[in-house]
Amino acid sequence: MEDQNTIVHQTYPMPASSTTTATTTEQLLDNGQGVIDPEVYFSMNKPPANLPEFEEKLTAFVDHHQKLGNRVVLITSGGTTVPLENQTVRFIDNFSNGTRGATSAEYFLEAGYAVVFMHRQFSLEPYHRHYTHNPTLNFLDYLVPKEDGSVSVDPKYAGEMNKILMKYHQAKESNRLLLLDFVTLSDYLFKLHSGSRILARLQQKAIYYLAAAVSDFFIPKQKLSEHKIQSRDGAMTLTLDQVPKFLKPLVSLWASHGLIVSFKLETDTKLLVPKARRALEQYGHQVVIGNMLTTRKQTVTMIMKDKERVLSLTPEELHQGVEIESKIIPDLVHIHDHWIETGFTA
Ligand code: 9Z3
Repeated sequence: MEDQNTIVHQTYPMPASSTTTATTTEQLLDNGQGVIDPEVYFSMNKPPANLPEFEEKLTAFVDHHQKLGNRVVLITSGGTTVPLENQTVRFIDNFSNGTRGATSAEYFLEAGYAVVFMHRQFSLEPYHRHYTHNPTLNFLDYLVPKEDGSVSVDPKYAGEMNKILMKYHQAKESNRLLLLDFVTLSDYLFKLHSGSRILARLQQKAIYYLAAAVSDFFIPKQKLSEHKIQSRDGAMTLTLDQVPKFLKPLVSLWASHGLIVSFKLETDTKLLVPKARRALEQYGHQVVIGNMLTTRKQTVTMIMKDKERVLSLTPEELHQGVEIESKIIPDLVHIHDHWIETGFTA
């Protein structure tokens, strides 16, 4: 079986712009930690075909809101895929329905922010989420066909739908919601890299709210099988490389004045706060929101340099359908106010 050492000594082709034709991975590793440097990653991988369109839309949106003096939040949401084949039939996925991101987007819009919603294609979207991913009711069940050939909303649901539709139209008409998508890890990394640098011109007025579930492991392009892996060869053994630590340059280079909020997801309670604190120390950003897989919809821990606080829903609030994001976002807006005024977190 190929182990991690074999990978570390593997020879990678260098990007076309390089003067050398090949180098060993050791030369590309970040501080000898066995993780490839993000800039090297970008130079060795092809950007997504729709990156120019992504940049054009985002630049126009950011320019518009910069002129108006608005605050803008970049929300990443949903899971990234890691393809196992170049012509991809199979891939590894990361857990996330996109509920956290889509719900948070609505509360940021309510707080007056313009929202760039960078999400996994077909995962939950703000406002639509109430109708597209309802486990008990399909979208067509909200509608009633009429004799005259038109369609109306079932009166049972019309009141609630009207409220959501009003908010959705308000966001659209004021051009405060930009939907952009990604699918693969590579797609995500290129778009985060480019997107955060476009938002950087907003300086302190930008929030980077990184709720997407991003894979920690991937198969470098050079090691990907071109065609579908055949089952006739028997059991398959996968060796995955570590994903570059992109939070480091995001904090220090790409988005250095913005308020950066990352999420830490754990399944073992004991690890949550220590690992969130370690991330904060390692990357030097402002807020880590810790959440447990099973309780993520009712409790989170807001972790900052010298302080932390738990935000929770009471059993009664849970019963009434109150969403934890209705507590997270006002808390972050308060932190952001302070960040803009003083350069410190509140
Ligand atoms: C989160 O922790 C999100 O809150 C969830 C939301 C993915 C749990 P849903 O979309 O779930 O509502 O179904 N996101 C970050 C997950 C992540 O990959 N974090 C990395 C880590 O924990 C750091 S970037 O190490």
